[in-house]
Amino acid sequence: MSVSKSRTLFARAQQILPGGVDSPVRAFKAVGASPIFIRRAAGARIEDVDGNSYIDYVMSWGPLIHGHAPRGLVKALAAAARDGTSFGAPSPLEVELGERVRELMQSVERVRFVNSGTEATMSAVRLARAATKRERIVKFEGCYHGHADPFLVQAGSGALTLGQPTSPGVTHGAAADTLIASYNDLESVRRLFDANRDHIAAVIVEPIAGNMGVVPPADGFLRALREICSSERTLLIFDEVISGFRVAPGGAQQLAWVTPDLTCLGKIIGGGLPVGAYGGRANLMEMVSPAGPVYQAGTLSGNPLAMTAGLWSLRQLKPSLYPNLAKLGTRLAAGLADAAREAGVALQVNAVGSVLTPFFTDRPVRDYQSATSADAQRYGRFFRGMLARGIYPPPSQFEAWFLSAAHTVKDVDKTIAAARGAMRDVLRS
Ligand code: HOZ
Repeated sequence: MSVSKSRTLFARAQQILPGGVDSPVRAFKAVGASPIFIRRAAGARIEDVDGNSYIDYVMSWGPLIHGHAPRGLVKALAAAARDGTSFGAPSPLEVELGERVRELMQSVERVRFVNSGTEATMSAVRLARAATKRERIVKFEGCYHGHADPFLVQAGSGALTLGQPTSPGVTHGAAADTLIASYNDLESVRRLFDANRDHIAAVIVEPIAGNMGVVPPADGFLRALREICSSERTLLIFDEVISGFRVAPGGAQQLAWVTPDLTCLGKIIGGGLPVGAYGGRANLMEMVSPAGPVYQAGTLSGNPLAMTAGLWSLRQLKPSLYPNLAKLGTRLAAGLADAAREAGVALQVNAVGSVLTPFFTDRPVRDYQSATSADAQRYGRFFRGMLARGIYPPPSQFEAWFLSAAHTVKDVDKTIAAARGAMRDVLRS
């Protein structure tokens, strides 16, 4: 398989884009490879500029629950574009998408659309600080809430992958207001409240962690966070950028039966176009400008193309989608585990419905410490073996694999067959 055109493009890209990419994990640095450049995608497959085709498990990092370029979406977008690509004024599409979000996620009584998950989380925290008149926030080690300063402290995703969980450039002031707890460890949360009574504006959490690899919440963890926050008059913010509409139509909060005060959304809500959103209780959201004094704005917020893609994507979330995706997820998780066992490779697969992560470790993965005990070198060898066999997994041990409605049992079985070979590669140093 030749990747010469990708190599040439990467060399050129490095002369204009820092590291040759616009988002760090894409550079394949953590897996000891050179990135492939994508020419087109359809369904569950992507094709690189050299003409190689891959079964895709990155799926744009989560938005594409219906697969790449579904025909209905492309048609809807073309029609919307003919009517204008940006108005800088309200359009009916924002109202429709907002109402659809509220139908699916009842805790979101009011919603504000933004352009990315990062904007959603930073705006939600500003609102929480304004509402509580407190400044500190609690986040969890290994959780990632986008790249705004207060969150780049012990962060997951690219920050973790590239060994910089706390970024230079984040001021001491920004970092000092971010208190770090351990995921699935309620005692660590209680200790922070004991030491910072009446100072904590919000606890922000990925209700299913997806940015240190997939780490599900332990039984009762989210409910206990809800209770602590209620009794401390602190707001509970669920970052459902990954889990929203992904693990259930109403997200992880629907599965856990826990109602957060605020929810941050992204990815599926934009159907592959840049959309983020934050929303929650009406009395809180009514503090957002122009209804209230908490300022937040955006030239392209509520963009008609992005809203069209989001509406199309949310309308396709049929009840049968979730059991079907979960079946594929279970099959893939079991197949990867079997392939590892046959090869004598230690592997733990964490899966929730259509998201999963195979961790190269023999310890159960339930928090940042156990996630980072996984052998990233082994993952790198496995990744390269998969890529060479026509499968495109996330280029990092600490990211989630995403399935979509376009993946078939045949695709999954082909992936498992490739994994048998790639697991053998893992043992070759
Ligand atoms: N931080 C994203 C994954 N959790 C990666 C974004 C990208 O590279 O597109």
